[in-house]
Amino acid sequence: MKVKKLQNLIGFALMLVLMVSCGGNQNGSTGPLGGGGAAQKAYVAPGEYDEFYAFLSGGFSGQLSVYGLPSGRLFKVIPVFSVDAEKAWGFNEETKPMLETSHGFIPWDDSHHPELSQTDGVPDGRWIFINANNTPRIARIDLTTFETVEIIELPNSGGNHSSPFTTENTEYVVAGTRFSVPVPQQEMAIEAYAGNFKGVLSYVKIADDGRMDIAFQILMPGFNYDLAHSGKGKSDGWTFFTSYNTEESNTLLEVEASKNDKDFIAAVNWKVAEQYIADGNYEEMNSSYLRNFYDEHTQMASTEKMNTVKVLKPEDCPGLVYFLPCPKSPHGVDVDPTGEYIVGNGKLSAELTVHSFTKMLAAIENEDFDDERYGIPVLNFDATLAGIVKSTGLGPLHTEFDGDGNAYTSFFITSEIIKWKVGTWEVLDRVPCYYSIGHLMVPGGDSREPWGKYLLALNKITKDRYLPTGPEVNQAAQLFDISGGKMELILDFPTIGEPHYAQAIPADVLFENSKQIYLLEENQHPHAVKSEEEVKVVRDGNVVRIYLTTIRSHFAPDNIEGIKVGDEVYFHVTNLEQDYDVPHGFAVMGARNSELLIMPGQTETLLWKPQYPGVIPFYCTDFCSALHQEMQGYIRVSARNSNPEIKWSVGIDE
Ligand code: RUQ
Ligand code: CUA
Repeated sequence: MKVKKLQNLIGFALMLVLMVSCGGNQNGSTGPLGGGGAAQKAYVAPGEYDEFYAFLSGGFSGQLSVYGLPSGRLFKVIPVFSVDAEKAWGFNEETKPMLETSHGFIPWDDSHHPELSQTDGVPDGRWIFINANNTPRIARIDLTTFETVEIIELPNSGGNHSSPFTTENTEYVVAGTRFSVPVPQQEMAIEAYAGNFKGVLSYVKIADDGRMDIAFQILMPGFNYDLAHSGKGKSDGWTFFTSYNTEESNTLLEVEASKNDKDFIAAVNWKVAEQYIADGNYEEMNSSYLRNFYDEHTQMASTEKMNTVKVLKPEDCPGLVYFLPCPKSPHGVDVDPTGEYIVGNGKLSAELTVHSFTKMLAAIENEDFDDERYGIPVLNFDATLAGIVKSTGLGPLHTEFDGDGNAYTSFFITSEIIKWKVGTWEVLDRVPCYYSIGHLMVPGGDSREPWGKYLLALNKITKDRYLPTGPEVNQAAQLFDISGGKMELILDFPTIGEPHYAQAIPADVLFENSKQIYLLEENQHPHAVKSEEEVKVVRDGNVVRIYLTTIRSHFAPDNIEGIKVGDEVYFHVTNLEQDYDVPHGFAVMGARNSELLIMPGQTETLLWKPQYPGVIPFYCTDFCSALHQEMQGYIRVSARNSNPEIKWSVGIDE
């Protein structure tokens, strides 16, 4: 009866949507409330799937969130660089090593730019990479499990911002430092910056199985390396990094780093770099950094300490790096799908400067150099210029492309997106953003074959868009339909943290490969138990290991005795379920870390130190069945100096 009524209601709502959309608003959304036509374009009916997965960085949340497009529905928050009590990320014994660095355990970071792995310049759905800006690292997320499986630290970097942009076949992801620092690190007067601080560009090799390794670093002048993109097609083999503060100032950068009329895009030929490395023309530098890897079979993360990196110095490596002059303090650098055009977005100018790759090669060939900085040739500006987009927008930041020869550039200061034609540089359309757009994203928009169709604006300021929630308001994303030539706003949705960049991929690329359970027979966790017969409690000095299992709706064992104050108790919990979407949780009173959330076939471990004698309950936190509330147990804790017998049980012996 009730179900029927609900269906009728949905039907009625649908009719209303259709009626409104067929109504007068032919141009779709115009006003801040949007029109019916627009609503229909973002509408994904209950039970239907979205067309795209979108991955939005969390910025200062350190995480990565997964949304559906065009609905804007949130599917998952993937913990990456910040501890997450919901999923025990950084709290359970299995994942603690993932957040280890050479500075110690770091529970937070600022992650900006997700980047999908590519094959032939097209996102392939194997992995997504993301940078940590503050304590320089790159993470790799496996897109079968949507879990972080590897984090590598970047030595000699002062802030990993221009990262982790991939090469056309995911040979490398790059990592340029935002802040230059003394390399190797050493104490020095801050005012000795110019000439003494260096900026490293790291090339992280990606193996066929995804494992990351620093192949080499390039020791660049002490500028700030802001963003990057690799070449594609004809420009495959090159990476382009924007830089600012080519003045090499160490104070009041808003003034001091805005003096030069032009800064640079550094064009790095990584194939030439590979040759220098192969020929042994590099310096091996002592630099320690950690590599953390989560093994899906043992379900444990481990940390490996590395001690050296191979370093290339541009002044000793002709042909490795060239500087393309670019108007004042550029931010994003974006390469069009053909690989011919390199767009530099001078954030303090109104114009977009587009360089030609073909002209760049000719200028290099003709040695058409204007200058040299620290042994790096500065190419003649006019010799490499393809064209200028005279947009009249202010503060261009980032550019994405559709599959039809158009580009879309975000303008922070004038808070708008401008669509322009690649090759003719004419402005085709412009729309306002609410408010102050940073990055923008078209599905596949930085690849060789953009899927187009939608454009997502990632805005910095929300102001009056949503119901107020005190001084802190969420950042706002805005979705545009770009299939009709004009950009049409179809949806606003709030985001988590501060998304900078995002990526999207058609749902069917990932859908089939998404893992549903971990096979119990493949679980090689050293403390897994595969059945209730195997459960046990083992004391070794003051370390007690409790091997537990979960299945709807009980723990085995659920009565445990023989624990003492002062013990270090490890709960090794294996979820015996082999059905999709049946995790169990585990929480114990007084635990100073978090809950566990254990997927079917998985084992996770919680450390607990009982503080006083008593009987302490534990329970399942994830509503797993009608009798979820009955899923609980007790631990008897005896006094420190007592000698209790270890006992465990489940159920009553007849
Ligand atoms: S950066 S918009 Cu990392 Cu452009 Cu933020
Ligand atoms: Cu298991 Cu609730």
